Amino acid sequence: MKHLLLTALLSGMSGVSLWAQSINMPIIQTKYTADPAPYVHGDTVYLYTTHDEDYSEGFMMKDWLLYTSTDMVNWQDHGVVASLKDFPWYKGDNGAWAECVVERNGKWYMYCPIHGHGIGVLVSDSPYGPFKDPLGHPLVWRQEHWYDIDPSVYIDDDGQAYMYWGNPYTYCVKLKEDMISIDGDIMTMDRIDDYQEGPWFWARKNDKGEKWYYLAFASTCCPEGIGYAMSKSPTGPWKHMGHIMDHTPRTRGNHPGIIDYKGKSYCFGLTYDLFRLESSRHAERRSVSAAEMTYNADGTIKELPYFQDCKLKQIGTFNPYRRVEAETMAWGYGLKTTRENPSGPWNETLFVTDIDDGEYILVRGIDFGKKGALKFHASCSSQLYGGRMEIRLDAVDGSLAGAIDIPNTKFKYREFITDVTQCNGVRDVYFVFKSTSIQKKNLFNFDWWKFDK
Ligand code: FUB
Repeated sequence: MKHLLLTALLSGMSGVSLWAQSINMPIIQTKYTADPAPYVHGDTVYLYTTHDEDYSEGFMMKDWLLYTSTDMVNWQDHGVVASLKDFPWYKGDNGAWAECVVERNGKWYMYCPIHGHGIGVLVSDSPYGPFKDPLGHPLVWRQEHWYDIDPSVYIDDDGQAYMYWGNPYTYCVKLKEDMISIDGDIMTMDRIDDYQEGPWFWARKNDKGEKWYYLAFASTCCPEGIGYAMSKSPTGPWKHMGHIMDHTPRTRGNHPGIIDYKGKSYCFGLTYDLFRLESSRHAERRSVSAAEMTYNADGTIKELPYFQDCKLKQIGTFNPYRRVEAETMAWGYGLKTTRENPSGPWNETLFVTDIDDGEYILVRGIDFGKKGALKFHASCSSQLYGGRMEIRLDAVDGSLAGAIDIPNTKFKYREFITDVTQCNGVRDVYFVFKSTSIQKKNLFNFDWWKFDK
C-alpha cells in the first residue's frame, strides 16, 4: 500500500486514482453523490442519489441523480432525473435531500424531502423519469425543520406500504394503495438507541423462515455509523441490534440503503473518501459507497468494517458487443459527465467530458469471449487539438490493444473505428486518454463505444 501511495504521489492525479482503486472507494467518481436509495427491479439495480454540488461547503443540493448497474461494479450514469424545479410549490434552490424510490403497478414513486419544507412525492411511468408532482403540495409537512427528512418506503407482502422518516425521532405512516396519500395518523416510534436519521426499512425471512422487519439508520451524529433495529411488526416496537458499520472518524455523515441482489445482500452508505483525495478539510462533498453485507442464520447482520476495508466484487461479466454509453464505468476519477457541450450544441445523451491527459475510464470484467474482439468503435468530438484514446488491458499501463486518434471535429460527434488485438477472455479495460499536442486538458468528449467480433 505504501509503495502504491508513493507511486501515486510521484505520478500525479492518475496515480492517485490508481492507488485509490486498490481499496474499496466510492462507486461514483464523476460527481459528489450522497443518500443512496438503491432499488432492484428485474436484473438491474437502480441507484438514486442526492447530489452535492462540486463547490458545496455546507449542504448545497438541487437535484436527484440515477445510476444503474447489473454487476455492482460498473455503473451507468443517467444524470439528473428529478430536481427541486419539479415541485411547483417550492421556490428555493437548495434542499434536495435524501430521496427514496419504489415501483408499484408500473409507476415509479420518488419521495423527496425538501429540507425545511416537508416531504413531496413525484411519479413517473419509467425509472428514468420524467417525474411529475401529482399533489401540488407536500405529502407530509409538520412545520419543523428537521422532522420531515429521509423517507424510506417499503411495500409489505400483503400490499400495505409504509413510510418511515425523521431526525431525531423516527416516524411511520401507512400509505394508501395510490402511494401518494397517507392512511391514518403519523406514528412516532419510541426512541431507538443511537438513532439519528436516514431510516431504511425492509423485511426479510431468517434461515428458520421467521419474518423480521428491519430499520437501518444513520447512527448518532457525528461521526455517524450505520445502526439497525429489528421488530416482529412493521410498526415496531423496535429493538436496537447494534451496528452494521460502527461510527468512525473516517467519515462524518452516513446514510444506509440496503438491498438483496442476485443472491447477495448489499449495504450502501456515504463517505467523504473521494473529497479526501483532494483535501483534508470538511465540506459536504460526499460520495456513495457500497459493500457486500451478510446475515447470520437468525437474521441478525454481521458488522462490516468501514467501506474502504470492505469487499465489492463484480457479479458476472460485462458485454462489450453492443453500444455502451461512455459514462458507464467502475472508475473514472477526474472526469465529468454532462449533456451540455460547453461551447457546442446541446447533446441528446449524456457524454464524458473534462478529459485530461493521463485520465482514464475503467470498465471491469469485460467478457470478450474465446475468439475475442476485432474492432473497436467510439463516438467522440473535439473542438481544438483533440487527443488519443488508448485501449489497454488489465492495467492502466497494461498491453495496448488498440488506439484511436481524435482530431478537431468542430464539436460534432464522429464515429472512430480501429482494429484491436488481444481482446479475448474476461479483461478489465482501460480507456486511457493522452494528449498529442500542447493541449493537456479537455482533450475531447466521449459519447459511446462498442467492440465487434
Ligand atoms: O443529504 C442531506 C442530509 O444529510 C440527509 O437528508 C441526511 O440523511 C444526511 O445524509
